[in-house]
Amino acid sequence: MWALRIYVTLILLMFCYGLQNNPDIQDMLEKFLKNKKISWKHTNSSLISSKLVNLKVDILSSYEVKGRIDINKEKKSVDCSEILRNNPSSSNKDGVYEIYPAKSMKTYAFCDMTTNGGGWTVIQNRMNKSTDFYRTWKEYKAGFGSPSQNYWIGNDVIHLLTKNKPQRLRVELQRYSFGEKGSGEYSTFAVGNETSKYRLNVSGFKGIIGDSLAYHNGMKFSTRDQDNDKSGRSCSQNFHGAWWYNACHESNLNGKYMGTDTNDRQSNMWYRWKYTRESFKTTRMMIRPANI
Ligand SMILES: [Ca+2]
Repeated sequence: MWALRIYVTLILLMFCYGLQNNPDIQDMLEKFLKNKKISWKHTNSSLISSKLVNLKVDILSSYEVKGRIDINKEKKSVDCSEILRNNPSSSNKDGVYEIYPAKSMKTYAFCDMTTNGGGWTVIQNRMNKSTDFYRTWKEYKAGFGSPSQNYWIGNDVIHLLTKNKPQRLRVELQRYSFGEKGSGEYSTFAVGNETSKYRLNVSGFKGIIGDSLAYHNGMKFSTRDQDNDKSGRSCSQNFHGAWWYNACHESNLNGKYMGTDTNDRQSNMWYRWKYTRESFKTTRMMIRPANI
């Protein structure tokens, strides 16, 4: 009986607040009334008004909580393409953003929000000599450097970002000579988990820089302290980098940053553009979902 009276009063209150047309509120109220039925039996007439006030506050604050969850969802974007989708005002705003490659994993990435519509998550960037790329398995697994400068986002992150949605890879290079720029894209790019040794799956190349990853397709990742290549020696140690070496390489973007266009197989080179071993002034690898 009390429950019925409170229910009727609540409906009246909802009319007062203009919420009567909201089926969500209606549904929520009905569920609430069902759940709370027993405790309501303890109320008496003198307590009804204060209970009602409390109830009203509860209902309104539930709405606030819902709003907050939606905002959090927006903030917790998996990658740069999701940031762009959730927040269109980030269009053309390149920079460092927070991403969540997995629910409990927060990291920072440089997002290219400009090139061909933007939404690119940069996984490798080199622009000067200040960061050493001759590092261990553990360091390549976790990532290193600074997203706004030289960095490797980390093999675990690359795996997480490429394991569910098919991804496209874009490689951008800049030569020392005249600052000449070139790029190429792969329609498929994925990296396996650590158990697979971050095995590379790449195909569908288009662009002017030539396909210097085809030779590395299907290969495991190797670092100076973990030799998973097909050479009798360590490609990583011989060529001063960390890569999906075969026996050994046609590209070595994590090789030595020379500071000049020095021709050397230890350099951060990409053979099939000019068929040289020249070191590049800048290199960038970035990914985004293939369906964009
Ligand atoms: Ca070897």
